[in-house]
Amino acid sequence: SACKLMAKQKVALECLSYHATASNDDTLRLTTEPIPSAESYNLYSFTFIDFDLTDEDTCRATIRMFKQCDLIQKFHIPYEVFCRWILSVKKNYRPVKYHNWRHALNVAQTMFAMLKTGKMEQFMTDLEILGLLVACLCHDLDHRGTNNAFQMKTESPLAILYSTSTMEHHHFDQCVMILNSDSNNIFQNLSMEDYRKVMKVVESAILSTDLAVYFKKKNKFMELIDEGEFDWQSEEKKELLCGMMMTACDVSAIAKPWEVQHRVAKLVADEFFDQGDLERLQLNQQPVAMMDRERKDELPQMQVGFIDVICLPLYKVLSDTFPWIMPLYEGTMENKKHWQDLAEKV
Ligand code: 5BB
Ligand code: ZN
Repeated sequence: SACKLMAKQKVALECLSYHATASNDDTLRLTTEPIPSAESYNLYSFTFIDFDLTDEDTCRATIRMFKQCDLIQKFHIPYEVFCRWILSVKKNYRPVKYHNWRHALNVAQTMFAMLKTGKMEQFMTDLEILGLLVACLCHDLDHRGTNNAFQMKTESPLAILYSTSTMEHHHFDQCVMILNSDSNNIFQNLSMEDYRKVMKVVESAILSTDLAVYFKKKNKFMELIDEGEFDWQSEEKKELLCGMMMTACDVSAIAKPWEVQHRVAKLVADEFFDQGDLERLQLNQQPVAMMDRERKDELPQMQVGFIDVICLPLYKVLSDTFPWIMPLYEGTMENKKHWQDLAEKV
């Protein structure tokens, strides 16, 4: 429709000023540098921490994960294109407090650990592993630090373009936009059929990071697990499993050692509070508790709720089926105790 076309143009214009492909200098530097071992970055662990990594190291750690899965060789990805793609993805994250490049890297690393240490790679094809890692790195591209409800309330061009899963559709669009330039197209040597397949995995995985989508799909997933007859090869069920894995990775800061979880929760809260401030200022609205910095004392109680309602049920059902990912469940249980202690002090 005319309205959507206008919205699309607005989004495109907004993004023009922001979008950038990586420079040849940066790309050349990354291609010629040695890549440290997976162990040196602690990539196989569920307690990976990015705090002490330089920006260059975050790129090298990303390259290392793809190398450990042998994806560069298997899919004939030209190394220079691969390095430029990583730098371009990084560049298309905004410097918001939580939904930035560091979050994307952490989500991808948890996916890597689930596949390797969690021994879930045996249920996936190489193409699915490629799609999942790409989806993790791209799943919050161009996030503005505001959620879907905010896009709706402010009638942003994005909300006019996509009425449901607004931001997630945009993240996928950005992912496609980067891949569409030849010098960034890591899928350039795939057959037409593999290209179509991997893009389907990426799209479905990114769209399933909308919490609303998760709530819609989780009952179906849990029923299937309860029935105990999970056919991992069926396309529909595989898609469901990949969606659950994406959510498990997206919220995995909740399972990190307490000091890390505490620090990340503060970043999440700060980003929420910034949106709350915008709602007061732009919309003259009272923000919900989660986004109201006047109510930051309620944060520990909210984290307990988040853990009980979303994280623990998901990690429970996943680790019942894939026991090697139990550290995600145990770490979350540990953090629940800490948040409960803090909640009682208020
Ligand atoms: C989450 C769903 N939302 C629509 C309403 C609020 N809830 S919540 O009560 O479970 C909640 C979650 C309340 C406060 C929270 O953070 C306060 C700092 C959180 C929370 N969300 N806490 C976290 O540590 C993290 Br991580 C998150 C995830 C934030 C991004 C949301 C994207 C969802 C991806 C599946
Ligand atoms: Zn995310």
